[in-house]
Amino acid sequence: MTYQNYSLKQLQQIDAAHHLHPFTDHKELREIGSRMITRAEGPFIYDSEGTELLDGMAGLWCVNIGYGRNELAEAAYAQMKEMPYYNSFFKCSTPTPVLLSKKLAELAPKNINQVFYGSSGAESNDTALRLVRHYWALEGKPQKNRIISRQMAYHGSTVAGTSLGGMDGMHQQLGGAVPNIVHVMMPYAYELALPGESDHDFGLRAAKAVEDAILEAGADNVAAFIGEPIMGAGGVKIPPASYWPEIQRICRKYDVLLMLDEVITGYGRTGEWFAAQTYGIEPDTITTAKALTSGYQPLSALLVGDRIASTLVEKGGEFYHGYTYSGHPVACAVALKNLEIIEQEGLVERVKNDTGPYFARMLKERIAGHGLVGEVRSVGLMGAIEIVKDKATKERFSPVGSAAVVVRDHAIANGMMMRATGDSMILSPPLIWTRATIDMAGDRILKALDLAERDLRKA
Ligand code: PXG
Repeated sequence: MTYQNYSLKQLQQIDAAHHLHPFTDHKELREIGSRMITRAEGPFIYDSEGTELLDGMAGLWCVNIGYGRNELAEAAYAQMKEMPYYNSFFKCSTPTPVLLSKKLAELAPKNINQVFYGSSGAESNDTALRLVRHYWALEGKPQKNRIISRQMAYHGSTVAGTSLGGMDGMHQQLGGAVPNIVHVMMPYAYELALPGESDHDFGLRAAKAVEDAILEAGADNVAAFIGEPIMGAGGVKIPPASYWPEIQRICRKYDVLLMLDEVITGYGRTGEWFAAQTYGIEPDTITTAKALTSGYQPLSALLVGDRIASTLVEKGGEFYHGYTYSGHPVACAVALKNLEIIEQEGLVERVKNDTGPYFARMLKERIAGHGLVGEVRSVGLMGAIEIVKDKATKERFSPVGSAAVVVRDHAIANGMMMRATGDSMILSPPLIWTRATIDMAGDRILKALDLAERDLRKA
């Protein structure tokens, strides 16, 4: 029996009875009932009642080539028929992860040539954490194991991912984080720059917080710094141009490894294959997932730089780590086809030269002037609209986060799927968006802002 035999109400009741959702207040959801998304095509998603929504989030930052790509279904089908699964343990391999690894080595920054697979971003961050600590142990420095991360960072929701991340609420429910991980300030000028401080100077100061943390621990005790090039779940927080080069300089100075979490920024979102290239930095590891398959299959790839890889290979012996689905043949076949489509359609270049700049102009020229908007910001096709009560003083509506939810609900009611995090409205659309899609998004967002302003100012 397919789901079409159930009414929305019945599906909601079964959902409420049996399904625990991620990051959800279950009681609240059960009272409201979940929205049932049943179909998707191109840039649109459709719910069970036939409502069309322009998907401003590419699913959850992942469906970069848009929905309804038969080629990916065909790649999965062909691979499942030929050989649905075999593992990469015990001196075995299958062809698709082999070929995908070669492709990823070609796309990644020059110093990166090896890949370790998982099924999710969080799993790959677990791998990255294990790997950098193991690296220093193999180099005879087991005490060099502290990791520096940032407040508001998101690195996934496993125990290691939560520990690496800087979300207070998640830490409070953890009951004990992985030891020896510290968090420093995030590079978010709109909120944290001092009066009169330039973006440039703020970026250097935010980077200095990393240097201070290294000096406080002693460089001999610090394994690595980890960061999202642009913080995603924390609110699309874009660092000043001075930040990443300074972080790279500091990491080199103190011989601290640089780990980038590109789960969101990877595979074209910023107008380059990786944000490492956008910011001109050479990380030792890059965590990737999501758009590697455009979300059509769960797959993550930790891209491992030559420095770590050569020690692991030459001095490592057996690395006691891996997952049943490391290098899953079907997921890797889908990834290969996805990357081929991104290349053939020139989506990365299109974001860099056309849709990215057009998207930035739409935000600046149409949205930034709105009475509720404190700031707009974007890189490539990743952006945020900051909701404030008072543009001049940056005062927020109270409680913090409540206003963006009002905007979001109006956006959804007007055909625009967006996410609210804190007081940031977030956009991370499929890379197939055209200028016309960006115009459509602009219309719907403006309408939502107008309706929200009416509600919020009246309250
Ligand atoms: N790193 C980053 C930077 C992420 O954004 C992960 C790791 C974890 O990936 P997995 O595949 O384990 O979920 C993510 C995931 C949100 C939201 O609310 C963001 C993510 C996941 C769920 C919700 O913006 N990012």
